[in-house]
Amino acid sequence: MADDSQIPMHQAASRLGQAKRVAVLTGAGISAESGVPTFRGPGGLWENHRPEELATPQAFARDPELVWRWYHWRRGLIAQCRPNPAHEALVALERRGIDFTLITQNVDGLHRLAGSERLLEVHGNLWWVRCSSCGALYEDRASQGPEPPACQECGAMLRPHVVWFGESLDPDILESAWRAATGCEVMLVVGTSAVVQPAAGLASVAKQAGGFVIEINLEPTPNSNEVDVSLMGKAGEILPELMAQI
Ligand code: BV8
Ligand code: ZN
Repeated sequence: MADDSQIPMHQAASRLGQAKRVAVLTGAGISAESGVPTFRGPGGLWENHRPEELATPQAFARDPELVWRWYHWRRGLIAQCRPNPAHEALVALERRGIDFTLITQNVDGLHRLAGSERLLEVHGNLWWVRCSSCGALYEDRASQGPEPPACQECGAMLRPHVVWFGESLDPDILESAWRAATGCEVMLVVGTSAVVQPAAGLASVAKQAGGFVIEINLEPTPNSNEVDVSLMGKAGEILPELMAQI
């Protein structure tokens, strides 16, 4: 008989193994073991800056060089990082041939690098930039920064193709995420502090639509008292264990 602590894991593995429609919501915690600092944890990305200072259109309008320097610093950091076993476990889950949607709040591009295809990057992607004037979109790995590069079409300043605080998410992407949350039998919620809306609310959307919600985190979150199973621990250990058990 498994010791008590293993029961939730077995329960989660059994529900996940039977599910034909699975949605996953990830946050910065899934990239922590790849070396990408989280937002709100110790040593987090916000530590020496407040989100309002940098990840907002007002900050970019007020001081584009400061905002670009921060993103340039982050890109330099993330360029050294590789997907970890948690990202890889989600690729294996997707390849089980089920109806699968991975919704990520992360802008680090590591899910894509790991091979995830059914992917919704609801807050955008750091490796893409767009023109603040004509909207032209470019993949950009070359910019050496730190000053904002100019649009090849119209010469205006380019900005990171991410969703800033106070900016709306892409309505089509949000609609697809909402549809995945309402349609899934099981939702995994991995490595998010569930603070940022509307992304964090997708866990409740899944729960209220009858989905079985499994949270994987190092600590309780505002979602914890609503989920069906809470697995405490590192995503890079728990997700491979879950995949081994289904
Ligand atoms: C919008 C892209 C409509 C940029 C990001 C009250 C006041 C003011 C505003 C609001 C408010 N209430 C709601 C809002 C709106 C605001 C919001 O939610 N604010 C919060 C702070 C309260 N939301 C918005 O503005 C959104 N837009 O609502 O549009 C609108 C329109 C006009 C006016 C108003 C509203 C847009 C939000 C998008 C912001 N952009 N990122 C960039 O990255 O530079 S958000 C940013 O936070 C990242 O995307 C990140 O993914 C996201 C969430 O953080 P987490 O991923 O959860 O990361 P965090 O560090 O917080 O937590 C890590 C977790 O992992 C922890 O729980 C930790 O325990 C765990 N962990 C760590 N290691 C591991 C682990 N777990 C497992 N294993 C491990 N090894
Ligand atoms: Zn332009």
